[in-house]
Amino acid sequence: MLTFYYAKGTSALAAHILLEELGVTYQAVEVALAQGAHKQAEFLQINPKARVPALATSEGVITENPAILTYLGATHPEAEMLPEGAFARAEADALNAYLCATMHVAFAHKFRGARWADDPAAIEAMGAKVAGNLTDCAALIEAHYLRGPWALGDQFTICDAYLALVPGWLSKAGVSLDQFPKLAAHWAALRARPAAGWVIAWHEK
Ligand SMILES: N[C@@H](CCC(=O)N[C@@H](CS)C(=O)NCC(=O)O)C(=O)O
Repeated sequence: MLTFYYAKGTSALAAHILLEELGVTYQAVEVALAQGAHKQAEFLQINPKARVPALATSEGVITENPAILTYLGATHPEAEMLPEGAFARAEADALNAYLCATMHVAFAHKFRGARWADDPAAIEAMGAKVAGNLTDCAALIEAHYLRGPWALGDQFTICDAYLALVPGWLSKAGVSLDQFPKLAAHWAALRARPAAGWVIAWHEK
């Protein structure tokens, strides 16, 4: 049995969507970030990085959204959500790496500037860059990654679950999704899927 460590309104949404899309049996454990539960010894044994999501499997704990999504896709090949073939797989890895290492980090400068600076003025200056940087990221995805109806074409893949984070990042940074028609259509299509739509609505509660 898998155990999924998550918090509502966080990037754990991506892995949560894939768990439900795949119909996986798992136990969900909410980690109270506001109370600092992720920094307590009990959770640090699960993820020493003090972050969600984390997925405990029979072989050990997996952290990082791209790794969790890949694991879930690989362990459910019948769903065909992890692209096969070296090039297709690398394309999926490239999009997921961009979301993890560039766009999510750009968004983190909005609320987590203290990770990078102590000077309040520097933190404020970094925060002021967030909307512009996220606009650039969204424009890049809009121009190069959304083949339609799903990110990589006809097949819903692990990337589509990860892309579910983009509208929330934009909204929290005050960037309108309306200026990105493909991303907006992707968001509407995601919400229309029974499993993904249910998870998104549940995280919004
Ligand atoms: N690269 C990680 C990022 C995980 C991450 O930053 N999670 C945030 C929530 S979105 C978190 O746990 N933050 C707690 C903190 O910064 O104290 C991933 O993709 O899983």
